Amino acid sequence: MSLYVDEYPEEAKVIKATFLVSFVALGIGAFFGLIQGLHRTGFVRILPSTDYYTILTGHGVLLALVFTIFYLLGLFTWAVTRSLESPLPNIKLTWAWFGLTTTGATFAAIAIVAGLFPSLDMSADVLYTFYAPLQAHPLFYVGLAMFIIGTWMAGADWFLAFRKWRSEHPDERIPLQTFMVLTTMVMWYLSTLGVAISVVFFFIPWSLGFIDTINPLLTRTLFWYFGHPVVYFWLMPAYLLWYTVLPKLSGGRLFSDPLARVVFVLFLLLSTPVGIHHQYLDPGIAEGFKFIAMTNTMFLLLPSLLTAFTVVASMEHGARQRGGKGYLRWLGVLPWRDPAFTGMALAGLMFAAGGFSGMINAGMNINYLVHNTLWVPGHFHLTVGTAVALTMMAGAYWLVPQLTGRRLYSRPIGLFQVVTWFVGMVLMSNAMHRAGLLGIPRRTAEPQYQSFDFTATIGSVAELRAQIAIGAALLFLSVVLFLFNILLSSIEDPIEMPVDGRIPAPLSGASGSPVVLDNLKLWTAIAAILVILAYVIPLASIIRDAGLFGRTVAVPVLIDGFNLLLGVIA
Ligand code: HAS
Ligand code: CU1
Repeated sequence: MSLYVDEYPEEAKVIKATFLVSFVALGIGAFFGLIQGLHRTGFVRILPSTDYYTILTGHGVLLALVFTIFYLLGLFTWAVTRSLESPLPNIKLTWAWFGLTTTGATFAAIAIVAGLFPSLDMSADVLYTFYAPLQAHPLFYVGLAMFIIGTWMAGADWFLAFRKWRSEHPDERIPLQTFMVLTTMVMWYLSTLGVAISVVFFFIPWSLGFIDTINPLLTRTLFWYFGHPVVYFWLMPAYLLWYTVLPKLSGGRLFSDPLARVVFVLFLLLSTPVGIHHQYLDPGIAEGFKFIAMTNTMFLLLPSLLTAFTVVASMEHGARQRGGKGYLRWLGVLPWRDPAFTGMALAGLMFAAGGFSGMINAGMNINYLVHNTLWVPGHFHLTVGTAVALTMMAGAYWLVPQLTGRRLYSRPIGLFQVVTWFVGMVLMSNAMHRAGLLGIPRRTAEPQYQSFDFTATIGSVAELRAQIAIGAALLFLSVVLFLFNILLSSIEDPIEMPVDGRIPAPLSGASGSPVVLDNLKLWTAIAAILVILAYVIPLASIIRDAGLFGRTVAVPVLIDGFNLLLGVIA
């Protein structure tokens, strides 16, 4: 047995670099989260409320896009090389995508943070959904475009590695981790088309002044065409870890490899034709298409429900290997002192709740109650903010030693860190869900209105605000502990085998399962057809109604923009 860094030293360097970018973004993004959590609850306001959108944009972009996707880039590189048992075919390409994604992310971050310095005449306080007519500096959109192209190149890198492997192993089943990476990347190629078109053909020319007007509904729809699949682009790295690493950490083996393949195929097929479930309240899209999006979304619950079954069954198998008994008593013998295990298990537990609030979002009629309220941030702090983020941090405790050849600085601090995240998120997201039900809006610096008070039927609004602020503080503390632990781990003395990186074979392997599961071309074709069915007519009618470039001029977010808007209306 040898360590990943000894076997693939070049790839280990790239992965360490992607993790470094990911964790820097995590630190800054979490700090922004603390500022805004304290601001909107009214406890501490260190910045004027006019800067709230700058901080919120930074928080969303740095955490939801940079932290998660750079982690994915590293994790997928690790997964492809170790499961194909071969280095990447062209390490220059690997460094090229790392360079492009990092430069793109840096450009976007500069454009956002510049908004805090009025003298710079640059801002991007458009939130991470960059809805028109909010307009950012061109550097923001150019950075986004570079970042996306970089991820496409990363996908190409992994596909090339697979092609080489395939030529040497013509009759073998695709190794599971590579299968997961490839299906996720096909989904990514299909879905990023939407955002790429909207950034390259509309936002960049518009922000540069080449075109004067934009069609907000068209760019919103193209955004959500990508915006729903991106949530699975965040989730699939977590699933990769839950399916292939969590069973091992539990002391057992994956319950079923074919079932895992079915799950990833379902995500490829169903992730994209559902984006309109973010637009139930958008006028200009016919109800029938919203209904189709809802139906597809309900089907899309299936792969996560299958995951809940398979992953928990694998954990139970692990527990029984360790001597666990009874219907539920086996839970007690799981390795709860291991931060990698506990972090992932708690992340899964929270995802069960997050999936539940997702089901509520997805219902067209109930969505009207929660849309644009704090409920929605409550939902996504359980999903991307915990299922994904906590799994990634927990995974780092197991992966980083394999990349550096150094042991983790402190397991007790790691354990305390993952538990702090869990407790902080229980407080914050529960209060956010409840606040949303009272109608308290999201994306609002000062959610108080004159002559109107939100009233809670259970508890009080003050108590909800306190829970959100305490939760935000605990989450920030947790990130600081995580970064501190990883940083100190990197200066430990190298040792021979800081962690056992082997992954045992699944209980039920791929051989014998239908070969069609591995037919990526077939699944890609069906996914494309479903996208065409769901999107061609809505997009055509949006363009017919308001034209390709629309009639809407840019609205700057600052107060003079408000006056401008009043002028336009007058
Ligand atoms: Fe969502 C809004 C519907 C999943 C992220 N979602 C958002 C936004 C984000 C987001 C960021 O239909 C806000 C966007 C914005 O800024 O406006 N979401 C769903 C549905 C699912 C779902 C149906 N969302 C996610 C995931 C995300 C994410 C995953 C990120 C990673 N969401 C919506 C809708 C909206 C929305 C509407 C629009 C709301 C609006 O009005 O704006 C489903 O995929 C959820 C399925 C999940 C389950 C749970 C299965 C349970 C498992 C746990 C296993 C347990 C383990 C551990 C492993 C059915 C797999 C066991 C432990 C032991 C100790 C035993
Ligand atoms: Cu969605």
